[in-house]
Amino acid sequence: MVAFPDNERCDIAGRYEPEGAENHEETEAKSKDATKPPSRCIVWRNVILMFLLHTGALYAIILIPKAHPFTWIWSYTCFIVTALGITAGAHRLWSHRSYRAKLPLRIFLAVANSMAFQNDIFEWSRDHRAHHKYSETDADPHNAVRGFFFAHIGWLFVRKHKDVIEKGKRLDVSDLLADPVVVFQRKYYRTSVVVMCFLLPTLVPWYFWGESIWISYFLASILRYTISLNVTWLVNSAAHMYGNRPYDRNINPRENRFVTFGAIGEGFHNFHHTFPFDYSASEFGLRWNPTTCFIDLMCWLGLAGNRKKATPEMIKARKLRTGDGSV
Ligand code: ST9
Ligand code: ZN
Ligand code: ZN
Repeated sequence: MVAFPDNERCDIAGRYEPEGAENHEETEAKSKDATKPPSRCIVWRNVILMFLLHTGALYAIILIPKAHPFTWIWSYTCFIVTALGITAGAHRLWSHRSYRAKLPLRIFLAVANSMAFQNDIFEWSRDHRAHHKYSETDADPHNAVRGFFFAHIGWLFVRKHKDVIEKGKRLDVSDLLADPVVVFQRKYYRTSVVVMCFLLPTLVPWYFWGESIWISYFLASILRYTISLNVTWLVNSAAHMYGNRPYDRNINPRENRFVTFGAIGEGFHNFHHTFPFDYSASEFGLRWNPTTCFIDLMCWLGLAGNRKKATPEMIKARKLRTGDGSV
């Protein structure tokens, strides 16, 4: 459990302001001896926004029976596009470079990523590289050692631990900055989120089949967004705690079928932390892995290539050496 200190010197954005500190360096210096380091300040702005979002999502459930069936299909389609923007985009392409994508596919994935509204591709990938390199230490942004709640959502409610920032700066992110699609998406991130995460999902049902704006906003935007966030966060929380470890019993990430199902193929997390370069993020190729199906389809269409894969020999040897004996 994270012990939150009292927040009398933290502002709504979680900035810690010790008395007499004029700038960032002085704040850091003074906070070294303080009982309230900046990384423990609660970011009330995020707490309030997430509370409102989740309340809106609960309300949206009541609206489901009142919606046009096309609105259900549309909301689910938006969920899949959202998910691909994370799994095939920010995760397997930009964080891990597990395959190559041509410009049209990178543009599609960046647009889909803005629909996901999970921080821009650069920030997501930088944090995710830190998560792999410094897994389950203070330099891991959603360090699961700090408990289920912190790994799931709590990490967005406090300032980052100083190790995340200090050690994160040692990571090589030059490839991300060299990709004009990543740079463009970061530059216009706010606008792209307003359009892709909120306006487009809401306006399509209203314009094309006369759905009420209210219903389409709550279903295709709020509910779809909230579910996609929680499914993604389950990879950080549940898949770091529950499941078996056939590839490496010495690390916490686990194979979690429930997460795999929701996260369109991203729950083989023991495999993924053992072989992070594998484009399928799983030993089993297409099985339970819509993201792998999508990448394979893109390769077939000539829009992607250079898929990296752990060989069966490599996997077998690793299972024998460090696995927990399960399949
Ligand atoms: C969200 C992201 O939900 C979810 C990511 C989940 C990852 C899952 C991984 C699992 C893999 C598989 C995928 C499965 C997907 C399935 C999909 C199915 C649908 N290195 O951040 P700041 C520096 S987002 C190096 O402000 P604070 C940097 O210089 C939800 N440096 O830290 C930065 O400046 P700049 C929506 C780093 O002030 C400066 O520090 N978004 C690093 O402590 C300050 O950075 C939100 O709710 C690093 N790693 O604030 C927003 N990190 O800007 C949430 C930082 O120039 N975020 N630096 O880069 C925030 O409000 C804040 O970040 C904060 C921390 C309050 C959390
Ligand atoms: Zn990863
Ligand atoms: Zn992980």
